[in-house]
Amino acid sequence: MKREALAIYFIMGTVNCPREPLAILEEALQAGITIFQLREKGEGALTGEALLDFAKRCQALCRTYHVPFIVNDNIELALALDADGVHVGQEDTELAKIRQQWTGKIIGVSVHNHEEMHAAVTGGADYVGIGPIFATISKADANKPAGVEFLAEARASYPQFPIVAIGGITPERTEQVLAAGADGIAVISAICQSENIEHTVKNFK
Ligand code: 3NM
Repeated sequence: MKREALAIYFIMGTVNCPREPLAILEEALQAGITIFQLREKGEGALTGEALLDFAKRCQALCRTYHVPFIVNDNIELALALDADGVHVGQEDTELAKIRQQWTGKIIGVSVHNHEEMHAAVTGGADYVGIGPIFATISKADANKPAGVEFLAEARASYPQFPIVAIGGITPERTEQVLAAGADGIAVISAICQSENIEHTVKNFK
C-alpha cells in the first residue's frame, strides 16, 4: 500500500460516538480522512444483523469518497462485505492464515516491539500500527503509553514500511509523531468528539 494512504486514519465504532455515527463518518470523509476503520467494540457494541447493516452503510459512505474501508478484527465480517482490508491485533487470527485467505487486500497489524514488527513485516502485513503513543480514553485494554521511542526505532529498522501511530493523538501532538517516523496518525476520540470535524481534520493536515 502507499504510505500516504495512512496520513489521516480515522477509526470509529458506534460506542465512540456522542452523536449519529454515520454523520460523524461523513463529516470526516468530507474533511479529508485518507482511510477508515470500523472498530465496533465495547459495551453496547452492535452485533449480528445490526452490525452488518451499520458496516454496510459505513462501507457505502467510504466508497462514495473513495476512501479504503477497513474492518477491525472481524475477518468474517470483512470477507462478507468484501472490505478493502482488515486490521488485527496480536491476539487475533494468525496473519499468515488471513494473508492466504485474502489476496489483494490491505492487512494491518498492531505491533509493540521489534519481534512483533518483524513477524508482521515478514508475515505479509501491508502496514503496522504502533501505540499507544500517548494515554488513550478509547481502548480499555490499551498498554501503557509508550511515547515515540519504539516508533522511531521501527522506522530506523524499516525505512520504507508503512507505519501509522495511534493512541491519544491530537493535532497538537502530530508533528512529534511524524518527526519520529510515522506515515500518519490513527485517531478515534480526536475526531469522534470534535465539535468541528472539518476544522480538526484540517488541523491534522
Ligand atoms: N489501539 P484515541 S490505542 C484502537 O495502542 C486503539 O494499539 C491502540 O483512540 C493501540 O485516538 C487505540 O481516542 C485507541 O486515543 C485510539
